[in-house]
Amino acid sequence: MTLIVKPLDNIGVEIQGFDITRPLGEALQQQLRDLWYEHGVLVFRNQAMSPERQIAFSRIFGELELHPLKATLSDDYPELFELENGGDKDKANTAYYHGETVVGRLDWHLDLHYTGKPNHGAVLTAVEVAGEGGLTGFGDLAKAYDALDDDTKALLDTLEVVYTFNMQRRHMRYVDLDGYEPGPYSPKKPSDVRFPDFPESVYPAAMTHPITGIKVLGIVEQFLDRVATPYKAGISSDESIELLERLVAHTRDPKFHYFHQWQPGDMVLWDNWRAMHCATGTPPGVRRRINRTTIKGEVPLGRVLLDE
Ligand SMILES: O=C(O)CCC(=O)C(=O)O
Ligand SMILES: [Fe+2]
Repeated sequence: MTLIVKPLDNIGVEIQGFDITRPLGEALQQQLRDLWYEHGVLVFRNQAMSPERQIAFSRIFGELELHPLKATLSDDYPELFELENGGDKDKANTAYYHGETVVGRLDWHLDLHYTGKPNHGAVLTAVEVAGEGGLTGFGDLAKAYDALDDDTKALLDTLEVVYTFNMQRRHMRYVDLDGYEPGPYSPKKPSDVRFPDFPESVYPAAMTHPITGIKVLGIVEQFLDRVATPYKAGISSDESIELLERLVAHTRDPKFHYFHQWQPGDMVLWDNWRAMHCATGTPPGVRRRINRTTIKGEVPLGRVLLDE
């Protein structure tokens, strides 16, 4: 197979000439891993997907992880789970944004950020494509880091940031709450959706990618709570809050973003140690189904903040 690599907007590449039904030899596997590390997001179109093929493809990039929080799709494929809009889970996932009703919108995030050990990556494949909405956004935190001025980079090297798991979006400090209203069935506490409570986790404000060694901005709006002990870095609490506001605004700059509009046969892989992602959500009643596999985070990027 000869792969053709086409840049996407701002982060990632589309890989053409790939066929998931053909044998994936060792040289091709290494090429795919290298492309993943180099570009952060890989998009494949027109693939004849099946659960077995998705699982085999995902294993090229590392051991798979069962998401600790989500029910699996079936006993046959415990590595796979289905994200569904337009079904039973809509009630809990419905909220209002400036008067508009939206199902399954997710702010910019890293998966499992709140555990101290984000998974290394994930693969999503289209099962049923939404007629309207349902985009997945990716944002390059390596590019966002590079674009900072030298003084900010130097300051970030001295700082750690704390992430706090909150079930309620309105309790998150750095997401955009303007015009937001939770839905009547939005869960109020982790146990409402059978999640455990998570202790806080802490990360370097400028992370180093464990494999590529590139610097990655460790500031992502969802669950972001505060700078840990700002006085140690010689800044006041007020300054630390203004810094996080400025950095979150920086990560929201569209020049770092690619939004994937799903088509049947699409497969998308991303590096969760470099790319934040979000979901735009769908209007009520719109069907959307995505199969997901998760590549384990064999190295912790942060740590749990207990008894420190
Ligand atoms: O539904 C999507 O587009 C993305 C959902 C998501 O955040 C994830 O699968 O980690
Ligand atoms: Fe996610």
